[in-house]
Amino acid sequence: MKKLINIPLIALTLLAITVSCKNQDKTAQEVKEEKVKVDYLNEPKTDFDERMAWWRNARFGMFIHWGPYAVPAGIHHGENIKGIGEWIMFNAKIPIAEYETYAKQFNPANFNADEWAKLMKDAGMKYVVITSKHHDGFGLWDSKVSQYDIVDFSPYKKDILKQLSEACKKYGIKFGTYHSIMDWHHPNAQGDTYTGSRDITDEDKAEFKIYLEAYLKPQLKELITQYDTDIMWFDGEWVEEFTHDQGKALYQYVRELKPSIIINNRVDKGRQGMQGMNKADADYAGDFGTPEQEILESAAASDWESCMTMNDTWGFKSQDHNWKSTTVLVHNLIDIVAKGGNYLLNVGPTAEGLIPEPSVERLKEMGTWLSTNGEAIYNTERLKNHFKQGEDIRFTKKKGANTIYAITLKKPETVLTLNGIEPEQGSSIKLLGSHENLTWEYHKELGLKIYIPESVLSTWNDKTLAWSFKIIGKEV
Ligand code: FHN
Repeated sequence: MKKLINIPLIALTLLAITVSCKNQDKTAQEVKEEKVKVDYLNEPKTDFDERMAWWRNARFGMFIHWGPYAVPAGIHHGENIKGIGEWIMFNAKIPIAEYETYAKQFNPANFNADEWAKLMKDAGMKYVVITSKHHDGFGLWDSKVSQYDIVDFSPYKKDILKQLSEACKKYGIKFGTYHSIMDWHHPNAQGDTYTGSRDITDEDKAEFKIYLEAYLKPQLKELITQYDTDIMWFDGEWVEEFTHDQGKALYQYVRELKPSIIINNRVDKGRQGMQGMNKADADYAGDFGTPEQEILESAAASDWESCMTMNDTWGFKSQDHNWKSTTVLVHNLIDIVAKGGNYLLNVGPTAEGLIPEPSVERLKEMGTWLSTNGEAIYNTERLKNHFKQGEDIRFTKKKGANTIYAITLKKPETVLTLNGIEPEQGSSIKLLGSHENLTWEYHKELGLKIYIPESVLSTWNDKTLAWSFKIIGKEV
């Protein structure tokens, strides 16, 4: 009887010969690279902090929800369809064939990428996240993986993402895409039979895996390699077919395509609903949490970005005129930044390719405020102990400097008293936008008192959104 020990030995020898022959076809570098597969799910904190640095400093970005849903704009068969505009296919139970007629009418002839990028710049926004594909499955770029896109399926026939990514580069705006894992058009994904959370079969899971590997991932590769995408913002991850293991693999896949890319937590299954932060009890993937239409109560230990609409819908609805005031929008930004987060503020362009005028007006007013107060927002971090005093004062701190900003959301009294901040002796305290050195005194027990002269106080008017006081000192 053959010595059993020899068989494994022979097998190992044959394997070693096979491997070495195979490797002879590859260069030494290729063999070396193949061996060094980076595990992006266990990234060293120093590498993570370096990769996130620009995003943390940016603080403020534009969200864009745009697609065929802008054609009906909330009205289907003459009926005003309740709910957010980009869900009209689901809310009005529109079959794929009928919804495709909207895609065939989607012809944004007035779209001007340069104007959009300049508006982001003028608004003080540092990055953009635009829907490459929302749940309806329609692509805003020329995909080779699908004909259901703006070039092959609509009368517009031009690549929107190409135009916008190039315009963003010109204005120094980082470019990101929102990509839905859920898909109401692809036959192997949810299709138009999706009815919300439901029981799924092993066949559903097998088909979804085909969609994930043969469609979703190749489309992501197109987006990341063709448009040099800096942010991948996933959504629709809640579908039952999509698993935690697939989420981790998707994160690894995207990082391998572009190691410096930043990916939100909706790439995986860890998000706790609209509160947006990952459950702590497992190794969920994603670089930042995504509170939606809400702001965290207080600071978080991890990175987060609050995404919000300017009215009540993400995708354009002709009947939605419920616009937030610029004061609310700026106060949201201040509150979020004081808690260490980013603000992703949405616009829903029309089917003609125009950003609604009320959005443009608010964005320009936000930009004017930021042109004076931006140093209290950008490149800042939250204070260690307290981000606010009462309801009308927020604090931020310049990264790596002993500069603290006290931001008042209402007109302050003649004497502004601040707790927990000790100015450096002999330093000056100024109101951003004013050259006047303000008189102040500090007592350990009584705190910091800043005396604001009437000549300054009288400049507060109904267009004043908030004031930032610059203090050289430390948190105590
Ligand atoms: O279903 C989407 C919705 O259409 C929109 O895109 C928001 C914005 O992040 N996310 C999902 C709802 O939570």
